[in-house]
Amino acid sequence: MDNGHYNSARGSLIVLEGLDRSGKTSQCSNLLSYLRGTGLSVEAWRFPDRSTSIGQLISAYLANESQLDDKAIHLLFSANRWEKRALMENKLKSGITIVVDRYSYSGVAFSVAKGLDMGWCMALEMGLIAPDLVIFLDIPPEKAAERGGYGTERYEQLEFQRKVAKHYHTLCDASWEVVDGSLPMEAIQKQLRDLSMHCVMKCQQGKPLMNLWSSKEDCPHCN
Ligand code: DGP
Repeated sequence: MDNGHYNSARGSLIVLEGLDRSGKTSQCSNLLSYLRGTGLSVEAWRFPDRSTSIGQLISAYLANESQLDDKAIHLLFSANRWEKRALMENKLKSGITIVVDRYSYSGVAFSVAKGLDMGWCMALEMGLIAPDLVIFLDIPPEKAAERGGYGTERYEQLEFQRKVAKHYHTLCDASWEVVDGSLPMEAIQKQLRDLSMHCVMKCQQGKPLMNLWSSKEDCPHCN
């Protein structure tokens, strides 16, 4: 990637991660409104992006309407992120901040919970755009399971989510911001707003765009 050829007023890539029912989706939309209110150009994205033809295959799989080999569905999830990469880069370079509900970390945590190799999963994500901020909404799987609507899609099962939580914690490094997802909504909102504004400022001051796990050294789980 042409690191260095960035717009000095580029947008930020802000990613929210967490278990199913961790509250990410509500927090993303609240953060979007807040950031817009400050006058920034912001968009909300989510992965999987079910609007594309790859996304529709994923959606059918998640609704248990189709069966696919674990590696095949993982490749589709990854392809769904790759098909949006160029657009993402263009938007960021044109000054638009993107708040994303799930990204490559979901890919790795969920697929490794199914038994796939972590290095294999991470390698497929190498070269996507690296987030400027990863916020992990940390919530005990048991608490998430108590929340409304849980259990309608393929992965929304407590035992499985416990494994996903474990793999999120393996992936979580010092660059992540861990926010307690059990706190009251307003307390979470405040933390997300502060973290995001700090990130936006750093990007506006010229922090370069980077690629995710751009070398094997960055990707400790790649063989
Ligand atoms: P959501 O639309 O946020 O409810 O996410 C759909 C589900 O797909 C959710 O259980 C997390 C899971 N998921 C997201 N990305 C990936 C991925 O790359 N691989 C796998 N196996 N699952 C994923």
